Amino acid sequence: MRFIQKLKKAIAKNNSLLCIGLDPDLKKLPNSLTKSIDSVLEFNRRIIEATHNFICAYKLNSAFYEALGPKGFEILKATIELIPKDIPVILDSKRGDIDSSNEMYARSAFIEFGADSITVNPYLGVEPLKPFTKFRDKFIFVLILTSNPGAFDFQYVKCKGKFLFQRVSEKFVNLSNVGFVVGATRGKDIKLVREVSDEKLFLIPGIGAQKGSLELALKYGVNKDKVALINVGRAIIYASNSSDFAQKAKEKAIEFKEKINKILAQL
Ligand code: OMP
Repeated sequence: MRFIQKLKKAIAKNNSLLCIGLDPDLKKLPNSLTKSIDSVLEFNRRIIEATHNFICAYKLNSAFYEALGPKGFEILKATIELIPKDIPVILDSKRGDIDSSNEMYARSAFIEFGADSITVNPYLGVEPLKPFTKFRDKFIFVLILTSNPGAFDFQYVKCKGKFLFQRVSEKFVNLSNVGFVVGATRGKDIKLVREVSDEKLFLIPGIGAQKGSLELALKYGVNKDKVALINVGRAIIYASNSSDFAQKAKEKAIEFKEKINKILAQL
């Protein structure tokens, strides 16, 4: 099934725009689990079981798996396989290279790991990203305006009267199966990206640990169908450090889902 259809179904089924970031860090695993690589899969399994009815997607940042060495790749694949088939999986690996290398990155994400979507870096241009977009059932999220302070180094550089991030978004606006990553911490600047298209799907990280504004993220981030993906990682998966971590993650997920829906109802 196409990513967008799968996402729409998951949003409708769970009445949620929440995407949980499954970014497991060995040092932060709850005390009830041993701080060993094998516990990571158990941690993910418990979080998925507890939260999958309250979210519309999971985003897995590949760095957290690659950092575990060869076993991390197995855990990444096993985690994707644990996610119910009706919930879309975004592999956040921020890929982007020349086209022949992107062919391999796309194969890895979509065929070997079975992800429905991937995050990509636009720095090498639009054309080299074709190996990703040619997978018509899949979806790519292009980094446009990031949540970190480093966003100001390049993304806000003025380029022919506009910010570079606006110019980058304009380049991708007419491509299908392409959405934008826009950081919640960018507040009202999200509007500048939304002005480029009222249809594009935004993936919005930066809520919770990075303290982005959920209100502004939704106000400026949703498209004309009132849809955006709100990603929350640490603020949910590390809600508790004890044996009740999955239950607490579930409670946090419900809290975020309800907050999102309350704000949406007022838009
Ligand atoms: P938390 O801060 O724990 O909610 O996690 C945020 C997640 O979103 C991490 O996986 C980041 O790598 C990712 N992210 C950002 O935080 N900022 C961005 O601008 C873009 C991303 C991303 O592409 O997902």
